[in-house]
Amino acid sequence: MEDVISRIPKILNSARDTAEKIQNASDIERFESEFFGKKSALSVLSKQLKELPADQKKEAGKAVGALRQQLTDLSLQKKKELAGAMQKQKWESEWIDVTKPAPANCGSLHPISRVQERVEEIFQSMGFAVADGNHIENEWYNFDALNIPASHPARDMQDTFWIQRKGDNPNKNFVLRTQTSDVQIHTMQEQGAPLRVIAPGRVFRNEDVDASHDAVFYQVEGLLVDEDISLAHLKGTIETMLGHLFETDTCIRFRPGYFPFVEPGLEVDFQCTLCRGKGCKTCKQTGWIEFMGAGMVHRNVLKNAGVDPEKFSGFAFGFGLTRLAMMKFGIDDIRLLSSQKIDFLSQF
Ligand code: FA5
Repeated sequence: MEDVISRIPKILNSARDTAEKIQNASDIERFESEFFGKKSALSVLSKQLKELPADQKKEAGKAVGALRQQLTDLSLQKKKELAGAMQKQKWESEWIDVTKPAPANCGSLHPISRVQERVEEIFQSMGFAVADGNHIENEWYNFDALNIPASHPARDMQDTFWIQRKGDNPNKNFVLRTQTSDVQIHTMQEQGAPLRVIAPGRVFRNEDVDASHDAVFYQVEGLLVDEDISLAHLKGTIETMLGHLFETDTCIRFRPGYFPFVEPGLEVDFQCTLCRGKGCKTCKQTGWIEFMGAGMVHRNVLKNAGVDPEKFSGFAFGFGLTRLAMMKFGIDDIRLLSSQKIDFLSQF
């Protein structure tokens, strides 16, 4: 019996040392086979118990039973610790901070806004102020004051969205402005002459939409009124602006054009910046890009806005900002600009 009982502390110490080193499930398996397996010290002790005389069996059996229990407890304790550690590791690896803002793609400026900002900077450096306008406009500002009375055939040049509000005087119609030229009248009325202003903004035309025409697009109006102003000033101003925008020398040409609010009226083209006038797909092999309408402000317009045409003259122009953005960034379909497609927009 002494032989059996005296070996118990050594077995227990060895089990405790081994248990200390347990790190994972296979260590547990090894522990169990070492201390509970067929060849384990416990198994040997159990066999020896059977051979003891009956009067010693009880005491020795109790000691071996206690050893079995302690080894079982050790094993259970280690399993529990291991399960806890694994659970903790799982929680830590799967932990998410629900208060953290979702990862988002950084936005960027719309290509029209980018060109608009640059155009504004360039004109501001030449002393022009930047004015805003109304999207819903009184018929008088959009047409009459610009020398386009109701009976004038030029009213049909721009397909118009008319607005008639309930209870409005039927003789006073409103429109979604068809051009930014309405700002010419507002600024001259408000500020008088001399004056230098540009007015970028959205305009609306009841037109069929295709790759180069939209029903809602952006224009930039320009107006300079002072003493002794001529078309030479217009030419210099526009060439300077385009040169800065395209970062290369740019030349323009005038062709006769008709707009009731300017006299003489002009169509202005600039030499294609891609082929330098040789002819390419972008300029349809002509070497020139149609850019804008312009001219010397009609004396009737100056009078309508309260400016003395005997003392002051001025030039005005209006170009398509949307088409300029297309040209600058090589965009071949105007509809992409209002498509809100992330794939398209994230290129800018
Ligand atoms: C005008 O709107 C005149 N107000 C311009 C002007 C101002 C002339 C001051 C004289 C003095 P026009 O209709 O041509 O003109 O339009 C000017 C520019 O707007 C065009 O050159 C073109 O670039 C752009 N544009 C016209 N229609 C569309 C459209 N449907 N979609 C996109 N851009 C257009």
